[in-house]
Amino acid sequence: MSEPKGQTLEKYLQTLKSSMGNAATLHCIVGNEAADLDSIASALVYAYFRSSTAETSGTVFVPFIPIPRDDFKLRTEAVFLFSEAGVDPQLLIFSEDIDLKSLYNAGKLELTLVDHNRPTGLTAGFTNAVAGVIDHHADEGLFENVALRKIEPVGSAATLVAELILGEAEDLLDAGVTTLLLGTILLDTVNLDPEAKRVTPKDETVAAELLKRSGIEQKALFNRVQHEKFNVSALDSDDLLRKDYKQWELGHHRVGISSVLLSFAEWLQKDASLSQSLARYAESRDLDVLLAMNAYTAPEFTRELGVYCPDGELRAKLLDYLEQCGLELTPITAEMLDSSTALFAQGNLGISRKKLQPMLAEFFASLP
Ligand SMILES: [Mn+2]
Repeated sequence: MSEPKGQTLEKYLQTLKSSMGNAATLHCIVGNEAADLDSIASALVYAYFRSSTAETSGTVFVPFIPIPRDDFKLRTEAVFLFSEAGVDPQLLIFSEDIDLKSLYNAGKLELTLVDHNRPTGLTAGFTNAVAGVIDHHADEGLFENVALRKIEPVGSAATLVAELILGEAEDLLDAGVTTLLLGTILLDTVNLDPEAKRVTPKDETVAAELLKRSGIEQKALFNRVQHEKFNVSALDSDDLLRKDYKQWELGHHRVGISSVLLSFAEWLQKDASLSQSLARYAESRDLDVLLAMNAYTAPEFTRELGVYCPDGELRAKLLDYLEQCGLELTPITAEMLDSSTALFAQGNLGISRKKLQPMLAEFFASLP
């Protein structure tokens, strides 16, 4: 039998770094590469649960977030929900805090995959260390023999973590832990709305149990988390550009596209030197072209397109080409911009980054 540890999530996190130093084995609970709220919250709560119920000493359970610490602030809904749950983000463990490779080489690494079931990114090389899987994505059939393998097509990985805790360690469900789980389940299932086609009977049952225990007001919590997901007011231009960013080598050029969650009018209010901010971002990544695809709801869904390209000749060709792509572009004039930057309202709301990227690929392939 395990001794009751009288642990709280806060105490667990406060002593985590020092216990990591003395561990014979580090058992990292890791979410998927995107490090969305479901991945981060599920990994944290499951690590806390394992730590609180562990029967073996020597193994330290660590919620490992596979992104740099500085990127956490880009997950605005996670920043909000963790603060609401009383979790100090300073105590969380990020990619720079653990050297997975040397732990693995020393035979001291174990992994539980949460919110994915095939190791990717930072953990891709460590399949032999996988000791457990908790996920709600399509089952890729790996790790059939691990001790815990829980893969079910529910709306949120947090539902599966909550189910385990409800069954085995109910007393861990204090206000903070319940807030983390419930806020995540509600966000992932669009407030348990059947019309959104994300929620399953298990999400409903688990959420009902959490609601009953906590007295949390469902609609209010959902509305706050949903609002904070799109609330980028705390982010500067560099943050806005890297929050949802992809880049490609197209022909002889390097092109980046940021999806941005606010209007150029608001952005220019935050940052009157937007051209210079785009230039800095593009230079730091050695880009020939940087596009910002702004999409926001205020109250109607709206798209805008920003094109940064310091090479005048290339810019003229690209703008000509974009005119022919059916984007329905109308220039937005802003005095503070220099000629490297062109901004447009995008009348065709159907053209997302996924659709624009192949059109750009065709354009750049045609250049000498
Ligand atoms: Mn998920």
